[in-house]
Amino acid sequence: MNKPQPIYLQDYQVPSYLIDTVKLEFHLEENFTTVKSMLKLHRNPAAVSPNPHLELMGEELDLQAVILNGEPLSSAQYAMSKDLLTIFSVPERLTLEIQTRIKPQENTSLSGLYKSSGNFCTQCEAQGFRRITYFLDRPDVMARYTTKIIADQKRYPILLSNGNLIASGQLDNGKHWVTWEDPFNKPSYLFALVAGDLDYIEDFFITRSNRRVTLRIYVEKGNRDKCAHAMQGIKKAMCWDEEKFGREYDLDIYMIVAVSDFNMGAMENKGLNIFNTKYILAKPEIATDLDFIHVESVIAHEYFHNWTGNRITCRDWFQLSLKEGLTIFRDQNFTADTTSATVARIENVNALRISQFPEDAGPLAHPVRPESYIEINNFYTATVYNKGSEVIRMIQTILGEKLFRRGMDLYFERYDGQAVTIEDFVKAHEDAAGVDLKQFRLWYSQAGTPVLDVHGDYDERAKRYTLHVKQTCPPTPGQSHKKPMHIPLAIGLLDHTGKEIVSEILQVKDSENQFVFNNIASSPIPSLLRNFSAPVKIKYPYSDADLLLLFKHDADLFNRWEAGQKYAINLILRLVDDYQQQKPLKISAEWIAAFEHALLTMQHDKWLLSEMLTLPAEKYIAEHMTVIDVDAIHAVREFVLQQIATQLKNVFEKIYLQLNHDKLYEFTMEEAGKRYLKNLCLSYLMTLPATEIHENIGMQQFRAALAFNMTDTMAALKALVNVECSQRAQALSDFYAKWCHDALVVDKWFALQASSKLPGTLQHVKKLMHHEAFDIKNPNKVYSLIGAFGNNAIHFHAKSGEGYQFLAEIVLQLNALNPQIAARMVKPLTDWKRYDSSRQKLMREQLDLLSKNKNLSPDLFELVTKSL
Ligand code: B3K
Ligand code: ZN
Repeated sequence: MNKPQPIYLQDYQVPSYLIDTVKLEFHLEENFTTVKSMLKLHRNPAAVSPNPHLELMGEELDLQAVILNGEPLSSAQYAMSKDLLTIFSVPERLTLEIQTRIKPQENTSLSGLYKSSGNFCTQCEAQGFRRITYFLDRPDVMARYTTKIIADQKRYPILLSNGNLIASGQLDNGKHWVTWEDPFNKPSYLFALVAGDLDYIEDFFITRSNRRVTLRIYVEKGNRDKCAHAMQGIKKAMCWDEEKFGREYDLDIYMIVAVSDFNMGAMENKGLNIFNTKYILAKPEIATDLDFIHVESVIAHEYFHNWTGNRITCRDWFQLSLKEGLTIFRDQNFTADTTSATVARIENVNALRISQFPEDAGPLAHPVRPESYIEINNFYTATVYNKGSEVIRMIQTILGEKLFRRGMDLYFERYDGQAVTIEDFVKAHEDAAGVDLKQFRLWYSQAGTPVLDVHGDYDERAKRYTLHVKQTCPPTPGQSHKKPMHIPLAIGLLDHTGKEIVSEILQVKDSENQFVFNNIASSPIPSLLRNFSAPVKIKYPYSDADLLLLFKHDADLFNRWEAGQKYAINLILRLVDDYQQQKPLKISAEWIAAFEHALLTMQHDKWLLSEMLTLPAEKYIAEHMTVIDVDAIHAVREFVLQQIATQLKNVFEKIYLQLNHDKLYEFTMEEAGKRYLKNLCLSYLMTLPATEIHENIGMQQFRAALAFNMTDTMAALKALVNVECSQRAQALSDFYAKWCHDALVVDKWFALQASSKLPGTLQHVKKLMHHEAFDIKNPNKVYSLIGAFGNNAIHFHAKSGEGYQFLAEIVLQLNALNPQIAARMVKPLTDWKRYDSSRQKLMREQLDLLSKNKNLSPDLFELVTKSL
């Protein structure tokens, strides 16, 4: 095998040819599909190379004909390699007709055209279009598409593509045809086609300029009653984008199709989004409160792409964050505006800390704008998405909301219809606000999470307080030295009663910085990085008392939560030391008192209260250890949970009973907040050792909710699954019996079992691989069972190495079926350097084994070799 080669940003060249129009014709058959494509091309006047050859990308295509300006090409006029079709000496302007044959039925990689539950659908981002026909499959080639689809009318009554339906008709052989025309220029990655026997629901939206847009959601038969929430979500998102960013929808119809086999969450194809069913189907019986929220935010995300991604797209894939970071930023703001701003922010930060911080600290660290890649699909990462969003949030913080909006307006105005760069985006903000963001740009090119070392000193006589802020950034692969960055640091100063005396945004730009505050009556307590104003780590020598004061009084609600998290981390790390030295474990009474105080005083915001009473995840605790000790972290965290439960048992029981009523499920923030808090109380109570009462309460809740309230069902089942009790097996089998017909609910059932803390989990997961409902070709099933197991630290990192071996075996199976999913699943092995030497050795052995496989996909090749 030839080693896959990296592609570099610095080698970017404009395309030598451009495409004006694309006419596609799909003949969908049962054994194969014929694709006829007619391209009108012209030489790019800006082309740098004088090369008169036209190079088209193609993968796994059976080429049947090439016709140039009406003349079939002789074999001397073109050459073919594994993934390139080169046509020699082409004229300045040309019409090219290409016919290919493909096999969607056999496409298990779910990239290009494939079949899911008997329906045809496509996924072309990033490079799937070249698996349909030979093409200039790069985002800076934007063209107008017309698509004709011909298929059997009975099997495929619904035929969809981008844009507007302009013609349709019947053929006499039982087939029918339709033609769709997309009036907007687009890159090939936004092309979509769907054909199948689908149901749909329809609604409409009137835009603020009074245009009527038809809204349709297509689903597999039998799922129509699960689409109402998604439909409301579309309208909410459309409204929000008009209000917040002045962006209106631009076609007469907006369609979403939900399919059950999909590699990611969803895809923003122009006018025809394709979604994983997971982010469309929702009703109280089958979806939890969080599912309801996620459906809305993914719908918003894909909808927002219409402007940030589709109308203005990326020049090349190194600019991926131009659309993804920005669109995440937009959907995060949407969620903040439509749910709870503080809780939404907490969720953003948790996601960043759990997935992006480890990425930034590991062998796969890369800047928000990477400089090279082997397989672009490996770069749809938390760094490009979530850190990318944080970087835009910092621009907003630095400029202020008004100037930021002006910059966004200029960006839309200046680049509409173009394929542009991150540099263009930053420039629009500089020009609109009249500022210089030169230093700020380092956020796009430097990888690694910066650390701010902060300490304060108070001059009693001068009544002056000085904050000293030192910034550093650890080395990352290929970047040993970092320059200081521009970091907006939002802070407050609190006096000893908890009253706020200062609130400001400091601009940290140097390695060492000092900020002086005058007229400070007594030594204050700083509230740092309010609302998480930058994606950095903060080090400040807080005492426990400082943190409790902030936990109770900080005017910045986010930082109240943060103070509790910091307290918990400090405590857990101290206990981990004790645990390792086999000392007795103990937690302080003040902390429990602070929890109780929160429980008694914050009932008006049950969402936030629940977040404040939730301990940091094991994965985030692990981030704070040089050598991660998964067993100690788990044991200590469980100990702390139990201690809190023991000491606050009465309060938890009281609140649980107050909030546990059998009212019908209603999805409102208010009701969801009650359920969140109630289920948090239940989860604490169920950590108590051998208290049958609580297991019975859990079982009762499970039984009462099973048929109509998935939030309460899952909360109870999750608690039961982690307790060795008689009800456990019963609940699991009742759940399956009730919901075995619903694939998404069965996914939850797999995931819960794969996340169980109880012994024997790996054996159980292995057994579930043979369960009638498991299908390794379905990404949702793989995420639920294998993905969840890979995140189940105590079992995945079992000392025997069995967890590693199991994962590697599955990864190899997936490598042959679906390289993108294989690459996602291998991730937990790549962090091997963070563990003790014997685990390191066992993890590396598996990576070594993988690396020796002769048929490794470029996806796995890149991750495995970079991490070894
Ligand atoms: N743009 C798609 C992701 C495509 C991933 C290709 N491997 C979904 C999204 O971010 O909206
Ligand atoms: Zn996106």
